Amino acid sequence: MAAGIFITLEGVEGSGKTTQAAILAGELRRRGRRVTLTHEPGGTRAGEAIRAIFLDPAVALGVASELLLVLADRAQHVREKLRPALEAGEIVISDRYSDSTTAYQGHGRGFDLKLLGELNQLASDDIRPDLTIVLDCPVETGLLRTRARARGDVRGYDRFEGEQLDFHRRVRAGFLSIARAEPARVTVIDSARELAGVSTDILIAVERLVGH
Ligand code: Z5A
Repeated sequence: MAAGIFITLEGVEGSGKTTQAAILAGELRRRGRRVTLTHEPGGTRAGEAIRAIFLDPAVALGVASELLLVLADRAQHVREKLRPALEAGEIVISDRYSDSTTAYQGHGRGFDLKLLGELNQLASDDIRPDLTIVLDCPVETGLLRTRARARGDVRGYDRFEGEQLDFHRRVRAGFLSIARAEPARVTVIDSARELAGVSTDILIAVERLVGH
């Protein structure tokens, strides 16, 4: 693997990942870095088709089906986008990656964490983040933000937005437990505050890895 750097943003719904990933990518590009900004589920043509099924609350999915769909999305994303960009020496920023699977399908849905770890490894083909930022906020804060956005959206809630608070709390606890287990890779940043302060803290964490 060549000299690319892989950064992932993780966290509960509405924690600000998409907003902050775009700000970070913009800042790094302004500094002359080559950046690929991508997301999961999605990020490839196959991935966008998988995402449509994955998020549609009208499509019934068991836990294993949900897991295998998101892993299929990841396998394609790694092969088509992440590995080539990293091999080309770029900074790759992904809005969600394998920790989301551990948090949502493992801690949230209760899928066996050991087996899930092995499947995650298979799908990610040994592409691991150099740095993961977990944007942490109370689930109520995140859901208020996304539900305010959903009110203006004719599509309504997706599969996860409609879940009970307890589910989202298990997911949040899942991200925090990943961070405790891997402190060298994972940095937790409080995102229940104004945007600019969160962006500054993310940039400080990224500069430690990529320089100024
Ligand atoms: N999922 C899974 O189950 N397993 C997996 O392996 C993977 C994913 C990879 C993806 O849906 C769903 O897939 C996700 C987990 C599951 N569902 N959930 N929950 P998505 O991509 O559509 O949703 P998301 O990833 O959760 O994104 P989001 O809802 O858009 O949240 P976000 O990216 O963290 O937040 P945002 O879009 O940046 O901000 C949301 C709103 O809050 C927006 O109006 C912002 O302007 C506002 N915002 C952001 N930051 C702030 C601050 N600091 N203050 C005030 N307002 C703010």
